[in-house]
Amino acid sequence: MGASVVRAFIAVDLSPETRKGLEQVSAELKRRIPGGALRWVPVENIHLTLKFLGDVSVTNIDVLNKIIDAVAALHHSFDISIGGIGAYPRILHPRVIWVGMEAPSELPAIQHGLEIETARIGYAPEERPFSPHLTLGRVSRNASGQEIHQISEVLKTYKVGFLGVTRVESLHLFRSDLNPGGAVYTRLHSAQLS
Ligand code: 2AM
Repeated sequence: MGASVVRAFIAVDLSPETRKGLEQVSAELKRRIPGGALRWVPVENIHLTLKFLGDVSVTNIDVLNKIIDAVAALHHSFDISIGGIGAYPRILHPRVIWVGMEAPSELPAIQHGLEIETARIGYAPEERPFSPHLTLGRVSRNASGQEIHQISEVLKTYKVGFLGVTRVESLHLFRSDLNPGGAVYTRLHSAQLS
């Protein structure tokens, strides 16, 4: 019997060049921040989230697919330039370690379109302003003050330059299964930008 609800999000995939760059940054950070204070995202799982939907009834997937198709059709493909490193909410109080990007206005326009259209069918709008990022790792809840301090110190000194370009040509709906071994993402739908 299949589940009637799936955890889902809308995201952009990354180019092999970008992934290779992220792999190097992730490996270097693991070297500089050993131990269990950070839960690392496997590089093959890293993506750019545009809209986190949370629990989606499977009966809503068709209409979500149509929304993604419609938003994609309104925008042309474009390049994003990946690079830089930071932490949320801030380097001195890191919870999420991310790699940043430079993107043209299409990216926030698409995110806004998805936000508006998914809100119309009942998905809670994002409260925080859109801040596109690629999550490399998350600080464990049980990290000690000393470990958090060490992470901050590494982030203050470790510089990450340009890592690669990703051409954004499509939007994807992903299902996320939170298994004991980590999150497993499955692509449910893709829509080409015009
Ligand atoms: P993050 O990388 O900033 O954590 C799948 O979980 C994706 O949805 C992740 O990329 C995650 O972004 C994003 N996301 C956004 N809001 C979320 C939330 N409230 N809970 C879990 N994931 C969320």
